[in-house]
Amino acid sequence: MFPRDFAWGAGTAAYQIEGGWQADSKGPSIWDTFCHEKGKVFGDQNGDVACNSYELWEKDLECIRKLGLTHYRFSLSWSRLLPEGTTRHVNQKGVQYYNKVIDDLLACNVSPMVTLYHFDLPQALQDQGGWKSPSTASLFDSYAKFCFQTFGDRVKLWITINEPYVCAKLGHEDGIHAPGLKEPGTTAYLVGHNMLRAHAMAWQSYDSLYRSKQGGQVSLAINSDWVEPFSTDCNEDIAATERYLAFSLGWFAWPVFVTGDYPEIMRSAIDAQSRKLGHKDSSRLPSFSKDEPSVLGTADFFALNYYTSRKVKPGGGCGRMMCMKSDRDAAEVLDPSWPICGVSWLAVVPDGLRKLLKYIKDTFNNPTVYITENGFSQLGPVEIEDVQRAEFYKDTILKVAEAIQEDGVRVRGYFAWSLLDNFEWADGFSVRFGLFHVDFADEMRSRTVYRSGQEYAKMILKHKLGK
Ligand code: PNW
Repeated sequence: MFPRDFAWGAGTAAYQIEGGWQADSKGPSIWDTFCHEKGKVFGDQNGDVACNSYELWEKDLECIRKLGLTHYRFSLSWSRLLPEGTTRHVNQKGVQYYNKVIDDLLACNVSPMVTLYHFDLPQALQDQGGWKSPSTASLFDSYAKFCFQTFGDRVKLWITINEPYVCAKLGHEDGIHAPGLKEPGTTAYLVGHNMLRAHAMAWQSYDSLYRSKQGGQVSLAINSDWVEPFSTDCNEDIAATERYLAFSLGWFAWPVFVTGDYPEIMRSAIDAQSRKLGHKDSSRLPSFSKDEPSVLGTADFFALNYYTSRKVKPGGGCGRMMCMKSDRDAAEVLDPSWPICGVSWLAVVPDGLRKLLKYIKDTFNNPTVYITENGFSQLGPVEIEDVQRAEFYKDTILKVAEAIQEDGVRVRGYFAWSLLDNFEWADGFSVRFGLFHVDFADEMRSRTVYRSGQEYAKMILKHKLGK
């Protein structure tokens, strides 16, 4: 059903699992700062200890082996490796930690997929302007080169930046993620722009300095919902759906996979809104400089994070003058056929993944695709017998199989989110995405496999046996 070398994985991110926030001279990241401020995160919780994977990595490895994963996706903490964000000072303890993780994985026949940046900018760089500053892109490139140099003999799959959309929008426009900026209208576009530049620089560095020797692949992980018009026969809804996609998937995928620039729909919508509001500066959305190498073609595969599907109508002015939602003029509408049945934002729509994969094939010239995140968090009290989530994984993996076989999408891997219950950003520990339950009241942070984890393991085994 699946190609023999299909990657069966699960993912995590450094800040969500590691803890050890000050261990062995790790520098602080923006998430350390953000969580330590009152009122930012559910219950004022933080990732100071989280799953304590910094000390308990071997427990994670046991979980990985128990599931029979062929791949494990995790992220490096930039400020654990480079406490001040720059290569002037390298924390050897951090290097040792990740060397051990990588070596242990390979010894168990598990291939690492490594994310360089999963939301946790070194605080030292935030103090110099963070992602609003163009120079953060070059500092990211230096950090990336350091990682390719240090770990690239063994790591063959790299993700530069995870979900630039979430970082730009939730971190710099809505202020619900670190660094907590609420600057609607321009900052998110600027931040997204610098992240695209950062990604492209790192890809170019890999391509020219490391690819021939190391033979790996590099991409960025783009999150996208699947969207459909609320009324399929209403032209306004259809147009709003196109705008919605241009402002989410298109924002990052169009420059990298299609034209080297933002989708035309996005730029014209922003410019029109600027004119309407009498903005002097008509270019809130930055332009790519001719003096820098193009971002076009800077991905060796398509990395997709998919969670949910939405119905769309025009609208969505969110009360603030110049926010992205009003530029986009496309609102999510709840639809009884796609009810929210997980955490506040999550409607379970496995078929949306199949449709999105087909859309990616058709729009981005049939790239190879890794689904780098997909998962579901059940509402209500913890149940180790999480039947609903077990069903979710079954249904979803069936849809991935259909996408491969019936639609001819070149899907090469599937990574469940997440290996472990972990620190779910603004929701703290209240939202559980793990295949393993983690007891956060227990000092040992004991890990217990959920029913969904067991089912996932069975599916992996079955597919490995070619059944
Ligand atoms: C992704 N939203 O982020 C991240 O890559 C993961 O670290 C995270 O744990 C996972 O999805 C589950 O949330 C998102 O509010 C964070 O729509 C927030 C949203 C979506 C994705």
